[in-house]
Amino acid sequence: MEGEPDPEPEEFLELARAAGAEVLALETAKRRQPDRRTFLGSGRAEALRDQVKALDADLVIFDQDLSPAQERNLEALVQARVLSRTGLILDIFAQRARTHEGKLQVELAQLDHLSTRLVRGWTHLDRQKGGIGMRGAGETQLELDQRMVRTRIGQVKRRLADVRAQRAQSRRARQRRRVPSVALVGYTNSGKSTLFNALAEASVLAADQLFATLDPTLRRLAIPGLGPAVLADTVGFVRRLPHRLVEAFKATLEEVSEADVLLLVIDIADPGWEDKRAEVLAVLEELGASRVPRIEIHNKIDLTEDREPRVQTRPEAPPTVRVSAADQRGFELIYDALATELGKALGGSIRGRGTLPPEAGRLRAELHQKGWVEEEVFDGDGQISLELRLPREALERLTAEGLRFEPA
Ligand SMILES: Nc1nc2c(ncn2[C@@H]2O[C@H](COP(=O)(O)OP(=O)(O)OP(=O)(O)O)[C@@H](O)[C@H]2O)c(=O)[nH]1
Ligand SMILES: [Mg+2]
Repeated sequence: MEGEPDPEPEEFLELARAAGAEVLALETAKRRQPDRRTFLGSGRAEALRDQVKALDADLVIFDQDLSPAQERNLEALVQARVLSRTGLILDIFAQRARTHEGKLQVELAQLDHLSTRLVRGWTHLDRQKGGIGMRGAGETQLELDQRMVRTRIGQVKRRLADVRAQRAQSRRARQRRRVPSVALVGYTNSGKSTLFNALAEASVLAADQLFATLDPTLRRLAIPGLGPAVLADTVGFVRRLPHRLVEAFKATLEEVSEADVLLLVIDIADPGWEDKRAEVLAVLEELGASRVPRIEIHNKIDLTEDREPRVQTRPEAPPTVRVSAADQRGFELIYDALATELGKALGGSIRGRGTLPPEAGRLRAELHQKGWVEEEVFDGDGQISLELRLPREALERLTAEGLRFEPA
């Protein structure tokens, strides 16, 4: 593997492993200007060829983007497949896509990438070797010519448009019913899916792999004192995400810009967390989501010195909650912060069916007096059922005082 010295080679290695590569060697090279033909200077390129041969390597991955010509020339020289950073990330995405929409998005990004580098002269290489970068669309589409690729791009785009229209429709339905939505965002591996699982008690793949989640996954979440909400898990961000991927994954991230509140998950045990946080904020800006109110979740406190769950608030800054998703600690603090932020973001009232025990006469009187009761039914056993419409912020106190509430 070659490229400009990476400030974080560890992450590059993780990406390569996430794609399924077994890393035999890591090389760094410094060059003011990449060679037009082979990216590396000729001495360096020949050394690479010798090393590939000595290690019997199938694949060379660059932590850089190469031009189609550079890829081709290098492959011819080193007699192994050569993959750029974009190709690598596309491959990981192809392996991780789960939903129909996610797969279509990956295929589109692959076709788009492919369309710039057709006719690569693969014939000199064993197709079976180093399959990374050739999965999904890449595998079958390689032989196709430009025109067929363009036709396929058109088909995929139309299908994507259909899927997105469906999703927009269900989102609108949720909005009509005023179900608030919360999206988990954050750098890859920060613990979003672990938190998602634990919060929603849903089962979504949580694995110590980059991009374990590609597709947005939605779950119903019951927030004490607020009612139901929809929680979305999203694809993890990564430094230097190729721009065309950001474009291709806009739909995945629509849940983010449309959310009422964001939970920005940060791996606080990672010494580089501040840079990664800044990176995520920059992508949010690009997605038009920087104005969505957010709560910052400092996750993995079990790996830090100070293991106490805690909330920190500062004026003019989003609240910060220290938690451990793995140990399920600090969740009440997340719920509290969510109830507060969603209450602020949504204001307004909530409708639903309330139930009161016979002895809750004072509470019943208050509900009537405030004009929150739309309809009332007495059950045989003395229970009182009420159709209610009341301010969200009152709900928490009322449920604490004995009201059972099921939002409509
Ligand atoms: N020690 C510790 N590990 C955690 C915690 N939360 C998550 N992890 C681990 O961190 C790794 C990544 O977790 P995921 O939930 O898959 O991370 P993610 O943000 O969804 O990652 P992507 O989907 O790849 O963006 C897994 O090995 C988790 O077990 C935590 O609170 N403490
Ligand atoms: Mg995940």
